[in-house]
Amino acid sequence: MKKKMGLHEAYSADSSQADELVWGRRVDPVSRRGFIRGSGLLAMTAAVGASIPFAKYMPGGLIPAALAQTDAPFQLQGKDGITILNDRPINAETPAHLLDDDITPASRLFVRNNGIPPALASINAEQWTLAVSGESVVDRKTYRLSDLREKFTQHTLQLQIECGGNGRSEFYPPARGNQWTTGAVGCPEWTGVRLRDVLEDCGVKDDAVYVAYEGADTHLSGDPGKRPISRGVPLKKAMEDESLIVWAMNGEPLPLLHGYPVRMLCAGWPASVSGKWLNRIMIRDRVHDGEKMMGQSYRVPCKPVAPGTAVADEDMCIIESMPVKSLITWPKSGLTQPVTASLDVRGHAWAGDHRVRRVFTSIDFGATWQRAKLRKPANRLAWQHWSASIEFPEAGYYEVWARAVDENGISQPHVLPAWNPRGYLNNACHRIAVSVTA
Ligand SMILES: Nc1nc2c(c(=O)[nH]1)N[C@H]1C(S)=C(S)[C@@H](COP(=O)(O)O)O[C@H]1N2
Ligand SMILES: [Mo]
Repeated sequence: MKKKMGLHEAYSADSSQADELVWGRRVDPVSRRGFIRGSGLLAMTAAVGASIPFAKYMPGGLIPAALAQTDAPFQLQGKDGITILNDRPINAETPAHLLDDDITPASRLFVRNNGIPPALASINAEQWTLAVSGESVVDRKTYRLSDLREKFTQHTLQLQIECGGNGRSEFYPPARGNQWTTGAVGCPEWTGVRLRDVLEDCGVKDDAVYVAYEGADTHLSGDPGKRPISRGVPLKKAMEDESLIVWAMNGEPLPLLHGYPVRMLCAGWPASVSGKWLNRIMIRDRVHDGEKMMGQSYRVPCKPVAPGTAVADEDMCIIESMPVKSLITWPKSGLTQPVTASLDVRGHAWAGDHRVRRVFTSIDFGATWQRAKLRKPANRLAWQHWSASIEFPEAGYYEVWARAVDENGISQPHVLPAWNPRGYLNNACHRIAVSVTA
């Protein structure tokens, strides 16, 4: 009992994370790696109920065995079956078979936070303001949510977002950061107004280069002068028909974790350009230099390098459109199947700014490929659904692989693509295991 008290006290130091209504129930808060890393020795000794004489030798992030053994799962409010990778900041991905819906429900959309979201209690959606500023704005303006709704034409689009680091876990040498497997992607339906309409309402000067965001989340350090992330897109991408400022997802107000009450949405690029809890847009006269724009963040070597190479910042280029990729969302990997029956498989495919032209499946480790049925996207920058019916020649172990090719003829690679220091852009073929019985 005493242990638990200590923990809850430690948590309440961080009030937004203590808010059970927002974050869901911390069934066993002590077993979370992020808590321990974020809280330091004091909270940890409180958690185990004793001092830790050899604390200086404890590996960072180690979950004390005394706590690790009581591991009821950590849950996130409104999420269903998703895998938590970190809880400070919250990062969670969706297993492939739970991404089967054509339109990703809120309960199955991955979460990628770089800092601490604003507390729900601190947000009054109707009073929320979005300011437009920057060197290249003609008239600085501030909008309330009601202004956005009333002043501009509303659009509803299905738009795909994928974290730039999706697939990072497969790179070797490993890259630091969240070890995403395949689940940092989703394609909900979003409602809002065009970013372009708002930018044009303020006026865009001829020297405008980039459109950047700031959000209301706070830095993990607690330093109010630091932003957890502030990224953006070149003006051309910002002015596209599908670049939106949204307040609804799948017909409901944005969930807090996905940016309530307003976020930016520029699909097909690393989702880090789609700012959540959006309270400022800046029309910049230069490439935006906010947090996580510079150095090695969301950048890859401008020229390919051998795995493990250290690359100087000036040789790293900003990631723009994401590469072609697909997922097998049904069936779940590891099924057993009689040789007499065919197997229906299906999934989604997407290709950054581009259309997917074809999807193929293989049951012989990529030696031969069969063309799958591929549907058109609901609209530009939505993922596309594919399906195939597969026959197996005899009993044994098989893998079903899926491979998409974009409209420019560029294919997913069978194996890991170019290694890069931060482990971005892994678009290798997805595969599932199938055991076929006689
Ligand atoms: N304000 C703010 N916006 C943000 C982030 C953030 O931490 N803070 N994370 C970015 C990153 S890296 C990703 S991948 C997406 C994740 O969006 P989601 O959590 O709604 O899936 O939001 C982006 N927008
Ligand atoms: Mo991301």
